Amino acid sequence: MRQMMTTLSIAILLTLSMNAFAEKPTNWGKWGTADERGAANYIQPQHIVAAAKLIKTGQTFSLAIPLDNTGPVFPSRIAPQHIMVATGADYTAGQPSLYGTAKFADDYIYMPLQGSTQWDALSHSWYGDTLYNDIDQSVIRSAPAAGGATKLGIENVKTGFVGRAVLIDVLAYKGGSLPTGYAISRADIEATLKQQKTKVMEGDVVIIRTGVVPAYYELKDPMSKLKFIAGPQAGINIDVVDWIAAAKVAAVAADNIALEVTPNPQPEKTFSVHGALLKDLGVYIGEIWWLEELAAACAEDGRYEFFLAAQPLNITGAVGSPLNPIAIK
Ligand code: UVW
Repeated sequence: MRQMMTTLSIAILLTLSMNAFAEKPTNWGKWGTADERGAANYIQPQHIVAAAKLIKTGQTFSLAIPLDNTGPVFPSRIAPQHIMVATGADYTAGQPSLYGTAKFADDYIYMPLQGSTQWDALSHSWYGDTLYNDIDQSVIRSAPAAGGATKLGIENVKTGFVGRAVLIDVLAYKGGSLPTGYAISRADIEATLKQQKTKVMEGDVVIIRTGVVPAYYELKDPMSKLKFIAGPQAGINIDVVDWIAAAKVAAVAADNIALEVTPNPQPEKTFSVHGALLKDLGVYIGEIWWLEELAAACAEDGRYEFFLAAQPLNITGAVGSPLNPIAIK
């Protein structure tokens, strides 16, 4: 008995010390030391050809919220501002046309690139002094004079995120609501996939449904919206990172503000998922996506895999990009 206890104690100690020194998963160097595309490299032409076969009905779904000033934005940012500089009302008020009978309306948009449905580039968030693939943080400079992210900008993936995607409807799996600030665990992800009978494959874009963005739109008065955005929100916990690394996916997106749970149940880990995905793994993060109609269609036909076209804008040196992802069933 005594010997058994000693063996057990040694085994426990060994496990604890192995965990303490466990290597964090990393993709640095996997696609070369000069690589700036990270896990987007997982998507190869054969994956896209195979994904095209997932198109069965031609039903299309926009996974973007309306790009206007009514959507959810992280409290440190402003909402997109749409500015009209030439309108029909101008002509009605007597503005002459500069081009004979031809008339024009013109508009501008001023917005944080993280202020609507978006991708985070690999240059968007990190810890320490280096970014993905050991690239020094000083490569990100003030734009436009010095070019923004002179490495790891979003333009590196201007053809990216076209291919197979999978919806992981954690919200439905949990019965249609998640507790405020719920930390979605690896076990939740795996159990949801099992219930959906869905497999995740190398090069996929994984999309996780939390219900946070629709809950924001349910609120009517501006103060409740502000409180909601500044408050705790459901998102993935740090233990999902190992699963993401093992699954070899290109990107992970969600219908919440920061993909990860905020604040983290362990305060020192707040925004640690950003560093682990963008810096360690080169996995892109999608936020503020809209999944309601797609989720309903997936529940109806039982197919949670589909073709996705979710390329960012080709913005030179940007650390993120708004987009209008299209899912096709
Ligand atoms: C947050 O909302 C902080 O996430 P991101 O900066 O990636 O938009």
